[in-house]
Amino acid sequence: MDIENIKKIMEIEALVHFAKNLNECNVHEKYFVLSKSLMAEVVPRWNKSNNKFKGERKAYYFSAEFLMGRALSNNIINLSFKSDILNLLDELGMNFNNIEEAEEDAALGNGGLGRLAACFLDSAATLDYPLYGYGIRYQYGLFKQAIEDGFQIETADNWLEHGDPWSIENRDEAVIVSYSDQNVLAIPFDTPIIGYGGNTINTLRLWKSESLVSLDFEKFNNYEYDASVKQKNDAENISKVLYPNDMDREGKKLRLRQQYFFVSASLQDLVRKYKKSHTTINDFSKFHSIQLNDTHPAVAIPELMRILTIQETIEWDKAWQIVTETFSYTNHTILAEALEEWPIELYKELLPNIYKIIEKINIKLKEQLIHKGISSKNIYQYEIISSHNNIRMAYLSIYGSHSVNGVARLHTEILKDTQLNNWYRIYPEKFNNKTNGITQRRWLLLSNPELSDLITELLGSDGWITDLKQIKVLEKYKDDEYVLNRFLDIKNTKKKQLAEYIKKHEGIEIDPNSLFDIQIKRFHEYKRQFLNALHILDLYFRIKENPNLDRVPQTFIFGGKAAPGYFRAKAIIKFINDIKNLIDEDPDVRDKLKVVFATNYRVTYGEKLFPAADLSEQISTAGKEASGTGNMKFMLNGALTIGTYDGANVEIVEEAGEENNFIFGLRVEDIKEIEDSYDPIYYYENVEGLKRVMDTLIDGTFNDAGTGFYRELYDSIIHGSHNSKPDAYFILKDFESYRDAQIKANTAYKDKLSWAKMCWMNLVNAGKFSSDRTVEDYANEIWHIKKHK
Ligand code: 26V
Repeated sequence: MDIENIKKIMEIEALVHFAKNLNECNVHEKYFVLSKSLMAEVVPRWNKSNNKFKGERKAYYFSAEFLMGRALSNNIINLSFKSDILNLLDELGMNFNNIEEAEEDAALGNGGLGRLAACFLDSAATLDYPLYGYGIRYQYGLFKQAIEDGFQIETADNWLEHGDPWSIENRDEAVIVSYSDQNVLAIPFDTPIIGYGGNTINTLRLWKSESLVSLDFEKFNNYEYDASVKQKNDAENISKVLYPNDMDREGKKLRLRQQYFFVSASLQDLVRKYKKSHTTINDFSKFHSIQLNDTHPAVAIPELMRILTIQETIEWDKAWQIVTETFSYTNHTILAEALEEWPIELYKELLPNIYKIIEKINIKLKEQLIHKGISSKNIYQYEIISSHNNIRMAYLSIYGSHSVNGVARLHTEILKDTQLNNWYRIYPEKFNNKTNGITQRRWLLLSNPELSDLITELLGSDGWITDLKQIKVLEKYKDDEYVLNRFLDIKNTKKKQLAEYIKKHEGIEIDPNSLFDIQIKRFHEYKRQFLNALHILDLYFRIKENPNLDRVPQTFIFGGKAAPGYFRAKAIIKFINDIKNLIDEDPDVRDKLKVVFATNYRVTYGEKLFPAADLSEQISTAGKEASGTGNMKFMLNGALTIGTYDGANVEIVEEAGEENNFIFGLRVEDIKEIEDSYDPIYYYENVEGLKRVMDTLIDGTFNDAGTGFYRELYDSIIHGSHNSKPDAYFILKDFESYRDAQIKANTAYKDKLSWAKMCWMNLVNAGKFSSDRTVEDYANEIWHIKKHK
């Protein structure tokens, strides 16, 4: 890397972009200029990397979400430019931290599913695999969260306000996407995905929608100003905003437009490029493997059928063979309300040609089912078009793919045994598991350089950065007091850093010597933040009763967003904030107990939170959390899990040892057994302290400002509601065993060295949970692509 050149480019960029000298730039401009100068280094390598994969089979990750977070630090680390850049900025009198903090997160995802896509891109580039991301360049990412009087307030996430130095707009490669009522232009924006070491640089291609015509001059000249820009606005609206995972996403026509928009643009892009170097489209599937990230891009299946049969005039059966060889599908949830279905009317209206193809696919499916010996009275179970006239996107995805995978062992078993059992019985060979992973570059090297240095020092090499399994060797230090104390020192440093950040951003003071107990994830009933909150309130009452209760002070940190229309999740956020205030105002308790709500939790906040955690809260109702990936980020940073046997928690404790974590509660088998006869009232009345905390929702202890939030939350547990049974997530049933696990954790924390040993056992056994391992498995078992150094 040519540091003088970087400096020169920064000066030029400042001049031509902002008409300023470098030292006159504000911090956003400095961020922009530094990033652009790095792009000047990246682009030649990027082109070279693209060339080395020419003519080879490649894989494509189709995803409505890529939750990338910040790019600057990550790219500097992956390019190994860190020390050079720090020196340069020093010389220029600039502060790297301030520049780093000026970058907005690219929050183009809701949570786990979108962040997984980002980790996979990082891993594939690092491993020198040709994997390309395709998605939507939302103008607004996931909403920003503020908390006012304990309530969540949403505002727009205008992440592009200060420009996006990391993407290149490529208008030469624009394509047209057609709907029944409009044709729009899809403009690709390409972002380099820099593998660690900078050897391979792949591409994330995100499409922006534009109008084919900018303004209707006839209308404009007739003084019809609104109408004159309507077409332009209608087109631009398609990539305007990311939808939050909401309860009432039904019938969202714009969401369907989005799905078809990026899928059609991406497939057109691939077919066009392929035809430039091949005379026939017949071998398309030999060169392309497309992973569908959940069912959001499933319309790719009929869209590729459309291109092959109508545009390329291939006969149906041959086209279907190409399609099924090309696609594979990942399922990320078994929650019934999250399984996508689209009313046929919407498809007919917006995408009539695609609808006709889906109808034909359904007819062919039925023929094949008969052929497989399925009796005609059972065929309805499989139909892609349900008896309610909905298109079942999961069924379309399974039928149109050669591979269907779950995201953790337990999740895949549930898919095979229950959720998708009918499909598993007829296509057992399609089903497989790919347990999720996370990239250790972002979630350890970048976010926890202190712990990274210790690992490198003890290993005598930094090989773990691209081969995480190596850290298993460090298990030999599990009883080494010197090493364990070094670990504890680092943990303490990260806790102090977090405490400073929280002071600055939340205005709250927390004690780094207290036990940091953290639950950060989207708010949802099945994730059971409410169980955590009830337990804190119970602790509050127990300390009031018994001021000498023998406990280490504990700081409970929550972070996460509730979908704007998900009122029960919003009620839980309000409840947590009310508990926080109750404790803060009580001098008898506030030194022993502290609650923090980390506002606007996002990737960047996570980078500060995971390294500082002592306890990782993974307390979902068994069978509901497909995998979880935050659990892995905590483990890698040496936090202990308090959790249920759910998702990847099962595999985490299998690796780290159940004795080194705090597992509690019902298991999937237990729930199956009790669910039909479950009566939460019994626990409400008989578990000590439970009624006391539940009743705070209705006895005036707290005030929900007339929203009715608390009464509704209470009723959902005690009485159930129109669409759910009482306590559908078994919170009251699991309360007591959760409290026992919490007591064990708090007691264990008193013995610092034995605690550190448990943390160490988690850390050194986290090797399996690198997304490098996951991507390696996808590459070998599904995509069949080759590395190219
Ligand atoms: C959830 C909901 C809940 C409210 C109703 C609407 C709705 C729509 C979608 C979703 C979840 C979408 C799928 C998802 O994000 N799954 C997550 O994927 C992660 C990566 O595989 C995995 O670690 C998480 O366990 C899983 O929840």
